[in-house]
Amino acid sequence: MTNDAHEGLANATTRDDAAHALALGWNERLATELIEKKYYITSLQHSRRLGRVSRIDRGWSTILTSGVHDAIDGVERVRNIGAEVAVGDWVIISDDLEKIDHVLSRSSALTRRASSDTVRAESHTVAANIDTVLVVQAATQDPNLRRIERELVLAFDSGAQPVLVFNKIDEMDADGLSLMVRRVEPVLAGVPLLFASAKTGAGLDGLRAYTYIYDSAKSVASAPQTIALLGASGVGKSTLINALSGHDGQATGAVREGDQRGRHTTTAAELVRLVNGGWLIDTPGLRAVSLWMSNHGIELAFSDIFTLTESCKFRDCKHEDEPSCAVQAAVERGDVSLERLANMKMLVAEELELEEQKAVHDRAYDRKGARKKPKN
Ligand SMILES: Nc1nc2c(ncn2[C@@H]2O[C@H](COP(=O)(O)OP(=O)(O)OP(=O)(O)O)[C@@H](O)[C@H]2O)c(=O)[nH]1
Ligand SMILES: [Mg+2]
Ligand SMILES: [Zn+2]
Repeated sequence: MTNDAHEGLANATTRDDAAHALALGWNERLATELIEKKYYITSLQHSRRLGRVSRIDRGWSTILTSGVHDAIDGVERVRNIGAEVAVGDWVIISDDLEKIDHVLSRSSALTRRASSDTVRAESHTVAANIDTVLVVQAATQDPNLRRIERELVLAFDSGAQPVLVFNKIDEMDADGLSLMVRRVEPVLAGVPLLFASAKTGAGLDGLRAYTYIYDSAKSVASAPQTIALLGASGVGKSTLINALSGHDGQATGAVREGDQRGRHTTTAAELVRLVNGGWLIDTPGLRAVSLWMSNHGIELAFSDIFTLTESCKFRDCKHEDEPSCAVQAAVERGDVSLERLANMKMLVAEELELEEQKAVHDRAYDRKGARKKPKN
């Protein structure tokens, strides 16, 4: 064999490797981090040591590896002792394939407060490295605007792009649909609004558009995207994932007759592969939407009100009874509902309280002189 042929083979292996990693969502940012942090692993080791967390069960992570030989189907199950991982994370597995050595930094993370009923301020990351968050509602129920606002804040806080989706439109007529649009319009804050039916397949192409970036220069779909689905139990997140992936991998469960509420069928987040590239993350239905630290989520989800505040006379205007308050003027005109303003104030107060609790918690922790970060 000539030298050229040898080189050709070597390149083919790397190309395969790269292709599989890319299919998993590997990108330039991660590659740079790998080099900068000197997490050097050889191309062959790549096959088993570098991967993406697809599921977490009681201290064990399932990791899809970007295998040279096993292609995308390489799967490792390792312990996550000492590692704070979430579904969607990129990780490096230890040499002996027993545990996670490193978690690569996240481009985005859907994080909520873990225990809203206690004084402990702890967070729980539901999904990491996501590009889009589908905030799913069921069209069979009256839209709960206050809950949608909260879910949009959570979605915006992740750093990914939120999209509001009303599923189950097969249960709705055209009049109901246009009424729905009118009702949710005031809370959209620029977020795209989509309608779909996991049952009939209507509107699914609109959702598929978020599963990859279309490279118009080359007229090809490139860069598979990761999409997390968020919403109350029973809205049809898992059914949508099955419909989009064409595979009944996710368990689904009927809603209760009387109030249409779900039964919390999905109990753990899971990364699901789409045939044509792209990844979906199924998440357990949210009982309470408890916010974690803000990443400007409130500003973004209430951008209409935040834009108005710039025209208030006083910089520290509370938008209550101050003179020349642009927000109150908008409420009087009927451009902003009193309920929306009240909800925004409540969310701001909730985050302030959380920040205070967290500060107390962190100080107490510092006093103990512990070096390792608390598990949260
Ligand atoms: N009519 C209709 N029913 C749907 C649609 N999508 C889901 N369903 C039904 O809604 C119920 C709940 O669906 P799931 O997919 O389990 O809901 P989920 O959001 O995953 O719920 P959790 O896992 O509990 O958070 C099931 O009975 C589904 O068959 C739809 O588009 N139309
Ligand atoms: Mg589910
Ligand atoms: Zn004001």
